[in-house]
Amino acid sequence: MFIDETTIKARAGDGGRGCVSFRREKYEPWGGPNGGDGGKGGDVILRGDDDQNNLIDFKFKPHWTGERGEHGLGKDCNGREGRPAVLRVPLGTVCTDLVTGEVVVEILHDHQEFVLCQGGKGGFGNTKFKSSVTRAPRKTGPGEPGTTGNYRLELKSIADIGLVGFPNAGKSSLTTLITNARPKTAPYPFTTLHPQIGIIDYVPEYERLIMADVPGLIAGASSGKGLGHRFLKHIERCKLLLIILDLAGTDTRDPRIDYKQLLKELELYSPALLDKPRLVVANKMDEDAAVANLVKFKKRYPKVEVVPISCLTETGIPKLKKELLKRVKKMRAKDKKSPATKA
Ligand SMILES: Nc1nc2c(ncn2[C@@H]2O[C@H](COP(=O)(O)OP(=O)(O)OP(=O)(O)O)[C@@H](O)[C@H]2O)c(=O)[nH]1
Ligand SMILES: [Mg+2]
Repeated sequence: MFIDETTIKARAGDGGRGCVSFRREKYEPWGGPNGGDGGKGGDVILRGDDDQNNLIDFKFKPHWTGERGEHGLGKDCNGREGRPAVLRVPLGTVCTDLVTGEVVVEILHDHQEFVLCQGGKGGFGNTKFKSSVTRAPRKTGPGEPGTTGNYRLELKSIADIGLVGFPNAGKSSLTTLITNARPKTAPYPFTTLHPQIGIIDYVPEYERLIMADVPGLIAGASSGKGLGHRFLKHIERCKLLLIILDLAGTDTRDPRIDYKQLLKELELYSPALLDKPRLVVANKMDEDAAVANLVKFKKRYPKVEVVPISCLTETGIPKLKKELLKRVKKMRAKDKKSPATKA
């Protein structure tokens, strides 16, 4: 099961109580106070983890609690700190406060940590209350309560390239061909039911790109048709959108109309998606109808750059891989120069 949205309840541990204790030893009848402080409560921490790709752990375990700090002890022993509750979340997780609706944090890097709920401070033991006037205090501090909150976790995958296309256009076939991911491919719509992330390795260059294959879009996805817009959040962070068209016109499709409808659906989800750089890939060029369809497409959209490929015969694949690397590297360099404009 693929879960990319869930809610959690988090509660940090309370601080331990301070202790009232006095030193009692042979020949030492009036030993002073020696009550230790309570330990701090355990925090609730979000930690980025490269090995996670899903929020399923939090769907089945929505309550996360930090351990209470240990109470103070005699002989000036302070209580132990409570163990934190560490939530290992996939990179790209956005955490939102359910009450205020504000984004609390976005976890984008491996091992990135964020304290979601702060554990309460431990209370002072009676040693801390001793003074020249009060030499045998019986006063202690209570531990402070840990903070609590209800949050929504949402996964927006981090990939360089996002694949967009109608069902059966060949998105998964391309992903299987050029990345290490192995999504199922079959001649029926909606074979892919949730996003698949794959890595494209460039051997002599020692470069790698991340590509996201998301379930197919159809006209009317904005009103919930097909799988709807549910998975488009996974391409929101992509640097480049790869629009893949079925040039063979399977099921009497027309690639010119497909292209227009895909852009429309992207715009209905978020107009910002149309501002992203995109590259159009004409797939299934091995089919007879494809050549004529490509000519018609180029006539309708003369300014759109198209890379013709065939996932079946692998024609055009090396050129496409090179083109992807060139474009993404250019965008990475641009992001480095002006990080403020980064998507
Ligand atoms: N002739 C031909 N068939 C292809 C080509 N690429 C993919 N196909 C076929 O098209 C069908 C659909 O391919 P998929 O890769 O599953 O398509 P998809 O876009 O991932 O489809 P969904 O996951 O349903 O959205 C499969 O039967 C593939 O074998 C191609 O270049 N030429
Ligand atoms: Mg697929």
